[in-house]
Amino acid sequence: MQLLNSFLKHHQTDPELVELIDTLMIACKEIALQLREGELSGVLGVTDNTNIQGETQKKLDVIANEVLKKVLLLNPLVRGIASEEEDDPVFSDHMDGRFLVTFDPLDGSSNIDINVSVGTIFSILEVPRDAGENSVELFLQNGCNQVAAGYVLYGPSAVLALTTGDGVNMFTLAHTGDFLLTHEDVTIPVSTGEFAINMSNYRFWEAPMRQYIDDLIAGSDGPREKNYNMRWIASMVAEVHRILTRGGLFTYPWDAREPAKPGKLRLMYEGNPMSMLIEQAGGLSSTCYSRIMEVEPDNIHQRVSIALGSREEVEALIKYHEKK
Ligand code: AHM
Ligand code: MG
Repeated sequence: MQLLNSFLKHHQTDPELVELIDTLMIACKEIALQLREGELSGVLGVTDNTNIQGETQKKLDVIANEVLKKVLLLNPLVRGIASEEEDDPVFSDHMDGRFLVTFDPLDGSSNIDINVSVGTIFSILEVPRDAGENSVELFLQNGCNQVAAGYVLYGPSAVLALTTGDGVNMFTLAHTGDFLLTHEDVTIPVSTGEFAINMSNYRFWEAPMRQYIDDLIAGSDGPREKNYNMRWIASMVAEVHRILTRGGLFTYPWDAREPAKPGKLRLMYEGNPMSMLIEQAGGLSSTCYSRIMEVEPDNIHQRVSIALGSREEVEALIKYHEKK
């Protein structure tokens, strides 16, 4: 089986990008080890802090953030990082660093204490050519500018799903500490009979979303004339991994609980990297109204409504919203 590093080199990936991905994987391996120890190393439970989003930070949110930040900022290729767990971007001492990295250090962290899958999501951007001083504006680029994106799912095995803009490949972490190629050129089935949404928010959704889900639940008796199955892990990494593996639809739409926010999930740490993976694997990713990767960010912690997965199902969902 091929090592991550040799696979990337063999596919003529930019050597500096390969070096940055290797650095990211050093951090993810450390996070995987900490997670494996769980209760034994005293890393479970919450801290007294809340992040900028107003969410209580788990101890492992903070640990994973610190590991990624420390390792990345030492790499001279990295000009700065932005994280779901940091109020503001953090810059390195390397003013000529070529890359910016945004990440959700531990997505799905409400699952940590119950020993269910979580993951690290990352997105890599280049510093704009005309960049001046260090500022948050350097990061405010749309998702089409990503040069690479991926996640590491910490499940029964740790799996990296990666795109450098030339398809999606998966690598499994071996006991030797190497990521080995296990799925080449991942392709999402075009149609699906599986959807994922937090149904408890039903009464807060827009009418087209309610109608779409009603029609899925009506199954073969309804207008879709087909039975659907539902999953909700509350860990986006695990949901996207399922979709990359066997198809499906995942959505976390806008809802009326906090009407001023465009959604719960974040554009720069979740929406854009997952959209790049899904599109590179032949799926679709939308806000329900437009392509996520074309959303122009005006805030590093910007939220976004997300619907992604098997092409035909995302198209069907968009049609309900067009009628509106
Ligand atoms: P997090 O980044 O704080 O972990 O939040 C993101 C997670 C996603 O992984 C998941 O899809 C969603 O939040 C679950 O939310 P809910 O608990 O509202 O179902
Ligand atoms: Mg998250």
